[in-house]
Amino acid sequence: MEYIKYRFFQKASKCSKEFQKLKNEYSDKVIAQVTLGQVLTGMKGIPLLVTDTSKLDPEEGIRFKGYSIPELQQKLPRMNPEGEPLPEGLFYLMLIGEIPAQEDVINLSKDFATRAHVPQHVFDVIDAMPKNSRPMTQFSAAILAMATESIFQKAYRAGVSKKFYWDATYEDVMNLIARLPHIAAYIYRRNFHNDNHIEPNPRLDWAGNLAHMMGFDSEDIRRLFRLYMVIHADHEGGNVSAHTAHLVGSALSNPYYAYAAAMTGLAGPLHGFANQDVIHWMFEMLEYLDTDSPTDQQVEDYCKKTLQEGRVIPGYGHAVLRKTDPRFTAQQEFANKYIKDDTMVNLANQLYRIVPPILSDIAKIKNPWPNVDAFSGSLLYHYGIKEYTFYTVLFGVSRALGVLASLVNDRIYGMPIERPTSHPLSWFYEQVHGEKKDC
Ligand code: HAX
Repeated sequence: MEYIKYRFFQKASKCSKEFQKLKNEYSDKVIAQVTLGQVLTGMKGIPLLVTDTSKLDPEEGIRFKGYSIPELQQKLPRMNPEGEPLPEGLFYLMLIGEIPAQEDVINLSKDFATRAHVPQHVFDVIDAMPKNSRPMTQFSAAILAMATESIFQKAYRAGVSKKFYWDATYEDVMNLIARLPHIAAYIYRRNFHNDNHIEPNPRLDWAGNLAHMMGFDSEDIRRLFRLYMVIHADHEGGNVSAHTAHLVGSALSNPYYAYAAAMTGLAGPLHGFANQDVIHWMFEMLEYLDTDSPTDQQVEDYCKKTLQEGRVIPGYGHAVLRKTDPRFTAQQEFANKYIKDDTMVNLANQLYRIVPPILSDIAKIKNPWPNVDAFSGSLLYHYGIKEYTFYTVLFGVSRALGVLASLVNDRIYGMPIERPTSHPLSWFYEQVHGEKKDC
């Protein structure tokens, strides 16, 4: 068994025994109560999922295996001392629970490179779609098309024992992650560069290779991509993409199916599509105001106009967070360090001053602060990735690291099929009023 897989097996099989013990011996233990409000507002705050890769604190933000983003920026291996951490290192951390050594990360990069071959039929499926299909549609379809390669599916059909499901899942997960940069870059070059494709460079790291195949070879962009791929990778288990991958995977659907389903969830405006919505809305604003440097008053009036039209201010608010998202802060700090006087970066900073007080005045909004999507588009746009309909694909490539690490965990823990109970609305009415009422 190769080293990383062996380390994962060693660590995770201990946790798997704990999982089984808790399940078998303490199933009756009451751990939470559920209010009607929680059910009717998207199951917020109910501790329903086991996710080991990361944990989200409403006030502090995300921690990956206990490490905050600034800590990861210090501790995870990098290509060079000035650069950002390599996403391979974060994947190792989420999978194995330890900060990897430089050598581990280099080995993981090499392992991804050897697994990166994408079968031709996947590109053919992409090419069969009209160019005006959204990049996320092409991306999700390509992932589904690649399920032909699923080792788990073949092992299952061959009658493999449950005990080894995790092994075949691990192989699928590694292959899938390794191939995503080529698929994403292929869609980008197809849609925005006349099908002028660029071959992978196996000597580059995973994120650097993605930038390379998209046509960007500067160290600046590689640095940004490494940061981007780290901060978007995981946000505990309840967000739509992570929860979807877990739910679909719980039916023993193969990792390609589970991840493709997660991507169709990420494509929604209240989730990953928000990263395109933000930049679209910022451009709408500049066009409406007919200026590249609006005054604070103009920006404030435009935000209020957006709200009066019954729209949300994209990039602001969060289902769990109650403070500025540290993923926003990491990107803002990156911009402060490397970018001087850029229209969209300036506007993102200006919005950060203006939007929270406006949203704070609206009682129903629980979090007036920016989330990860409020800054990411401005950075990508600055470095020349201007085709913002593609931005959610980049988010999706990164999100694979977290949701697929979790899926291997799900398999080694032997997690059962997910099947909560549902009731008609009349049942909930009866719980409150003691009598039924049909709607
Ligand atoms: N602008 C206007 N209204 C907002 C708002 C915003 N930025 N954020 C929340 N609200 C509204 C909600 O639409 C909701 O209104 P209704 O009751 O009329 O439906 C009300 O305030 C209460 O919402 P909440 O409890 O504060 O937040 P939710 O958990 O329901 O929703 C969202 C969280 C992130 C979906 C929400 O804040 C939103 O729509 N934000 C803008 C879109 C966005 O940035 N999405 C990306 C989130 C991060 C992410 O997943 N990235 O991938």
